[in-house]
Amino acid sequence: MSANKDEVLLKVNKIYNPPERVLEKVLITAEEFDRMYEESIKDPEGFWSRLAENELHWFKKWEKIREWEFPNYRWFIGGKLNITYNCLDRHVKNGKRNKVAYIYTNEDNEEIKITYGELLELVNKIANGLKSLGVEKGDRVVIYMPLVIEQLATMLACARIGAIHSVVYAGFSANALKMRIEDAKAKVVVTSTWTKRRGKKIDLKSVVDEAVDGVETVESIVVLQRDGDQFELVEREIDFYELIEKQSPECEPEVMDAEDPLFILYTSGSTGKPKGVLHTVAGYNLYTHLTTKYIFDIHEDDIYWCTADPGWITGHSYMVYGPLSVGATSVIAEGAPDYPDPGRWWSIVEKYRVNIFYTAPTAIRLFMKYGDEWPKKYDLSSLRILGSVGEPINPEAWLWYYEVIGNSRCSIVDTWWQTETGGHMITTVPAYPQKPGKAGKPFWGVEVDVVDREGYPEENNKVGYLVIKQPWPSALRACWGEPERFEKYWTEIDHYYFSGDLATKDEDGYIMILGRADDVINVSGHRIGTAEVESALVSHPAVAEAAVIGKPHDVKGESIKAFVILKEGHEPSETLIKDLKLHVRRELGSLAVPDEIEIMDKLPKTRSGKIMRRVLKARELGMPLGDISTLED
Ligand code: 6R9
Repeated sequence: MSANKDEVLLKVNKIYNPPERVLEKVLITAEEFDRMYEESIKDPEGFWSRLAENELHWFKKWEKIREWEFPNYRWFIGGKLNITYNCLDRHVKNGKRNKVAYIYTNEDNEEIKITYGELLELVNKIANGLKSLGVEKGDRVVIYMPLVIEQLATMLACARIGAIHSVVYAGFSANALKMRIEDAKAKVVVTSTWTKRRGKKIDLKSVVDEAVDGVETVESIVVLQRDGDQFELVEREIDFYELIEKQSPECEPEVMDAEDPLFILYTSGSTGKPKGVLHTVAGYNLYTHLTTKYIFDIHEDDIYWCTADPGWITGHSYMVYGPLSVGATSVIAEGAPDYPDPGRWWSIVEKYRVNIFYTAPTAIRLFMKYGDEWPKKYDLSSLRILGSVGEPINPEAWLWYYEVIGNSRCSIVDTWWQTETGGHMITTVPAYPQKPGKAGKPFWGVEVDVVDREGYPEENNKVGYLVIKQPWPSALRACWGEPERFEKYWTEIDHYYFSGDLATKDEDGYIMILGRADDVINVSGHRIGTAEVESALVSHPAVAEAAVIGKPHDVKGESIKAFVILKEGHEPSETLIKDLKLHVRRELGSLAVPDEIEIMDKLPKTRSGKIMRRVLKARELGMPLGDISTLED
């Protein structure tokens, strides 16, 4: 047993050089990447001008690259473009009309392929359909749909006409959806009747019914009915295909200003309700285009598969905008990763000869548990680049991914980034040496550091806060309706972007991410605010107070544990605990349901009345309690 452990230690402390077969064809060598990084920092004007000119189509060129009036910044000022022109029209015009954009598959092994030409027409029809419902530039459209081609096309249709989309993950509850619809004052909601997971149909339509009830800003609800459905549509509702059938397949792209909003995506913070992170057109388009191209090293005939969902930022940047902007062919798969059996994902890799595969550590750990025999049943030799995102990848999982999935002949790119950053911030490009568990180095234009609370750099290998020293093109521009929350990103550690993550930097400049420094829990790569779960719990009639912590979990990364104090007259019982879990599911969705709930008589608090979650966590993990001088008693 211990010999085995030593072996693993030796392996994880090794540096993995990129395999020859990767190096042979990389779009960018390590040297060239470094040279461009230097240039991006020394001469940002020249650097970004050249790339923006070479990589994107503009209706009108920008006048100035960047303006930074603390805390606000703008990029490509005066430039005009439309992201869907870059994602669709230009490929269709350049001989790629018949290239496949998406290959859709699901648990029943059904397959739908859509080419760039067909996707452009579908997007235009939806865009015209939305226009016919009165949607105009700047209006908000909420999308609550399963992972189907129509979902991605609806996002693009919004971008086509300048409407701001807000995609809500179809696992969120009616309350969570309602909050997002109300906060954005959405005019239209686009949804579908159901999704299928583990062979079971999950009803989405009734969630929407509940969410839109009484919300007056919503003028129309567009419903994608899936095979066999015959819903009786009531007031405000219209069938998706009935709406678009009669529309023209042509729709001029709206001429968008570089800084016009593209989308809002809600994400959890350490306090209060989720914040609506806003991204704008040009900087986001260019940055996601470049990172997709060079970090995934996508070549013309490659098949690329990102296993995320467009309900998260990874789906926005690396299933929709990035891959389409570079003209790639992507696989998308609706349903669970391990259903009907744990071989499902690997069978998809084999069937479509996937070359580039992008997933989360939680999935890797899940498959590690199922055992090597599942991936070994399939031919995975097409794989060349393996990506990881969403949470720190532990070296053991890294190694398994490298050896068992990659057969020691792929490069791993461990991409650190956030909803707020829009695109990859820290990683290695495929030509770079890789270190298990260490994400790597910053991408072009990104200056990172590991600092203390005052912003002074920490020594090598010492834990500190991960900051970014200046704005980059795809940085968030606002928190929807909450300027103070936006400002906080740049004021928490003076004039630096504060990521909320803890990290170390080694002597080669490789960054290792250790996890969140704030009260955000990362469950299976999804951000959940302790404050959200606590407020869901206290909205239950039996609960007086609640405190929530994250606990290490071998598959999910972290799991949620809640401590609650009951109101007078309520007794602890199994039934009550079950009911509390159900309540959180109803309030927030299944992702936020605590694995454990412990009933307490008292919670550790500071004298000023703040719950000390740190003390609860230390007690839970059997660790020293640390400084408890402010503890009430
Ligand atoms: C893209 C995405 C962001 C938080 C981030 C960090 C964690 C993401 C990571 C990673 C270590 C990586 N995170 N990628 N931690 N290594 N490669 O996940 O965005 O949902 O906003 O989450 O996820 O803690 O702060 P988002």
